[in-house]
Parts: sequence; structure tokens; C-alpha cells
Amino acid sequence: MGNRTLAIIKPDAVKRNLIGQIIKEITAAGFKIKAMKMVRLNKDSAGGFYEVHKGRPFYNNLVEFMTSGPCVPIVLEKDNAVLDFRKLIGATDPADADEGTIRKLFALSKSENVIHGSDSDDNAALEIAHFFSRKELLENYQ
Ligand code: 3AN
Repeated sequence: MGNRTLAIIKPDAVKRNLIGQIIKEITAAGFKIKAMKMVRLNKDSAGGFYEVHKGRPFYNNLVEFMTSGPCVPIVLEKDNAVLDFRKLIGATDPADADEGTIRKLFALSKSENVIHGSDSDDNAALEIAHFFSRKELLENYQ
């Protein structure tokens, strides 16, 4: 890996009709879209995705939020994808996010913060597999 990460345009951004503006920021920063779909997560799927946060005070709200409407998982490719994408999206709390980052531009709160980005190469691989089958990825990588 090393050159792939998983982004999710979260339900708040989909509801606010921001898919296009967010993808524009992502591609302008040099990321290539390798696979993308719009899905509605159920509790099991969202709970599994955020398993590491199980037991944290915000976990139930997080699962509720992520199942509240469709979201758009995207496989992105670029050298140093994980770290560069974390820089592009900015801090979890938009109030702490650097100017020009996607969360600074669009997010309204720490919980509804418009976009997810994998935090390590290992998690990127797991998260990509959470949303995309081998077949979907192979077709997109030809
Ligand atoms: P990030 O998405 O910046 O990597 P994580 O992985 O720590 O942040 O948290 C996953 C998601 O959980 C965040 N994107 C946010 O929606 C939510 N979250 C994290 N910390 C908090 C918090 N203290 N209060 C409310 N929601 C939170």
C-alpha cells in the first residue's frame, strides 16, 4: 500500500449537497479516484467500521450519524496518500482545522465533520476492504 487511502464523504455532506465541491478539493490536491460508490450503512456495518471507538462516549452518536443517510466511500491514490489526505482534510474539530482544509471549509462540528480519511496504511487496507470487493478494486485498477 502506501499510495492508497479510503475517504468517506459523510452523510452530513451528502445531505448538504457538497459531494461535488469536496471531490473538487480532493482531485485538485492531486488524488486520483480509483473506486467510488454511494451507500447507506446499517448499524452493523458502521459499528464495525468504527470498532476502535467502541466504548467512547461519542460512539453511539457516531454510529447513528453514519447511518443517518447515504455516504460516499472513495478509494484514493497518490504518493504518501494517507498522510497527505489527513493534511488535506484537517483536524477532527473544524475549529482546530488549518485554513484551506476540507473540514475548515465545510464542516460544522466535531461530530458532523463531512469527511473521513484513513489514519494509517494498515487501516487504509482494512477500510478499503470494508467497502470494496476484490472484484470492484481489480476492475478499477486495470
Ligand atoms: P478523525 O476522523 O479525525 O480521524 P477519529 O477517527 O478520532 O477522527 O474519530 C472518528 C469520528 O468520530 C470523527 N470523524 C468524528 O465524526 C467522531 N468523533 C471523534 N471524536 C469525537 C468527539 N470528541 N466528539 C464527537 N464526535 C467525535
